[in-house]
Amino acid sequence: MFGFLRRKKTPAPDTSAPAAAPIVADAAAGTPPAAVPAPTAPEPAAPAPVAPSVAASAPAAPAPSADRWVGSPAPALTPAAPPAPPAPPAEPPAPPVRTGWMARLKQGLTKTRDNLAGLFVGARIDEALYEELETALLVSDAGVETTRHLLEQLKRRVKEQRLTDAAQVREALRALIVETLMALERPIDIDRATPLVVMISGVNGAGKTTSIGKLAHHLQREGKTILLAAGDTFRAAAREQLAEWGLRNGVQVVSQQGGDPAAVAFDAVSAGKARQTGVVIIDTAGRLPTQNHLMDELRKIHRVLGKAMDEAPHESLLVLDGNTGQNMLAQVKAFDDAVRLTGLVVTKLDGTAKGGALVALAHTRRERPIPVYFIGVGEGLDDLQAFSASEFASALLD
Ligand SMILES: Nc1nc2c(ncn2[C@@H]2O[C@H](COP(=O)(O)OP(=O)(O)OP(=O)(O)O)[C@@H](O)[C@H]2O)c(=O)[nH]1
Ligand SMILES: [Mg+2]
Repeated sequence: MFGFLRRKKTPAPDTSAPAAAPIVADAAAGTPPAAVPAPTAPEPAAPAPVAPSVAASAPAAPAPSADRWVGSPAPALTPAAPPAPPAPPAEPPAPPVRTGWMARLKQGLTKTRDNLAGLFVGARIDEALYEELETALLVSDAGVETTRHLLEQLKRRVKEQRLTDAAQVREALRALIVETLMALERPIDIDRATPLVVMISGVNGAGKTTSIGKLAHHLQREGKTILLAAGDTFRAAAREQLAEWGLRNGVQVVSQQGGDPAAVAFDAVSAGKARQTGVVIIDTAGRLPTQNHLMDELRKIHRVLGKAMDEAPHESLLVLDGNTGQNMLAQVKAFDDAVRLTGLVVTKLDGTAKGGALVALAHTRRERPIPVYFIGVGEGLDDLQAFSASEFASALLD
C-alpha cells in the first residue's frame, strides 16, 4: 500500500503479547512522576490505551537491571495509569490520497517553481537564460556548488542533444534534477528487526514530534505495533505532546519526568523487546549542533540504545525543517557525526520552503547519500509521504 516502506513480504501478524507493563502515557493520564525505580514485577496494571492489535495478557516487560547502565541510574518506569478510556476504534484505513499532498507540496514550492519554470516561457536559449537560471537556482537554496554543476551539465546536454526549444531545455533540467535527487530516494526497510528501533533527532522545532505521530500512523497501517519513547524528559509540554500523538494513534508512550533521556530510551527498547513490538520510536529534545553538552547527550542516547539491543538504533533519523535552506547541509553533517544518520525526514514542505537545498544535499553528499525517507506536507496524520525524486522535481518545475 505504502510504496515508501520496503517490505520483504506481507508482514506476519504481530503475535506479540504485550504486557500490562508499567509503561504509560503519563502526561496524558496525568500520572504523577515516579520517584523510585520501577519494580521488576509490576503491579497488575490498569489497561492503558493500547492499539486494537495489542493483546493484553502477557508477561510484563522486565525493568532493565541497573548494572547495564552507563553512567546513569536505572530509570523509573512511570507507574501504571489509572484506568484510561479505551482508545477510540481505529478508523478504517483509507487509501492514501496522493493528489492532495502533491498539491500541497506544489503549493509550498510555488515561489521556486514560478522562478524556475517562468524562465523558460517563450525564452531564447542564450547566455542571458543561463544567467537567469543561475540566479533562480541560487535563490532556491541550491547553493553555489550545486548550481554550477547543474548549469554545466545542462549546457553540455543542450549542446550534445542539439536542443533548440526552451521547453526542451526545461525538460533537460528536470531530468538532471531527478537524476541528482535519485540519490536520496530509498524506502525504509521496516522489517529488518523486531523491534525496529528508530531514533529521531533534530534542531528545535524541526517537526520531530509531529513526524513521529505521523510515522506511527503509517506504520500501524502497515500492520506494525508501535511504542513511543518521550526522550525529551525535561519539558512537560514535550511529553504531553508525544502523549497526545500516542492517544491519537492508540499507542503507548514510555515517559518519565526529568532524569536521563537515555534511560527512557533504554526502557522503551527493553519493553519493545519483551513485547516483540514492531517499531520503537524515540523522540528527543531539539538541540543545535553548537550545543556541545546536548550533542553529547544525543550521543549517549545513541550509545545506550546499542546496549539495549544489538544494532540499535536500526534507524537514526534527522528531521529537517524544509525552510532551513543551505544550513540543512551543516545540520546533516553535525548530526551525522554525532549519531551516524541513516535517513532524513524533511518537514514543512507545504509552507514556504524553496526546495533547492534538497538538490544541494543530494549533490554535495553524492559519495555517501543519506536517504530522505519521508517528507512532511502538513500537520495531519496523513501528511507524511515517501520522498520521490520525480515528484519533487515536478513540484519544482511543472
Ligand atoms: N505545515 C507544517 N507544519 C509542520 C509540519 N511538521 C511539523 N509542523 C509544525 O511545526 C511545529 C513544530 O513541530 P514539532 O513536532 O513540535 O517540532 P519538534 O522538532 O518536535 O520541536 P521540539 O521538540 O521543540 O524541538 C508544530 O507547530 C507542528 O505542527 C509539516 O510538515 N507541515
Ligand atoms: Mg518535539
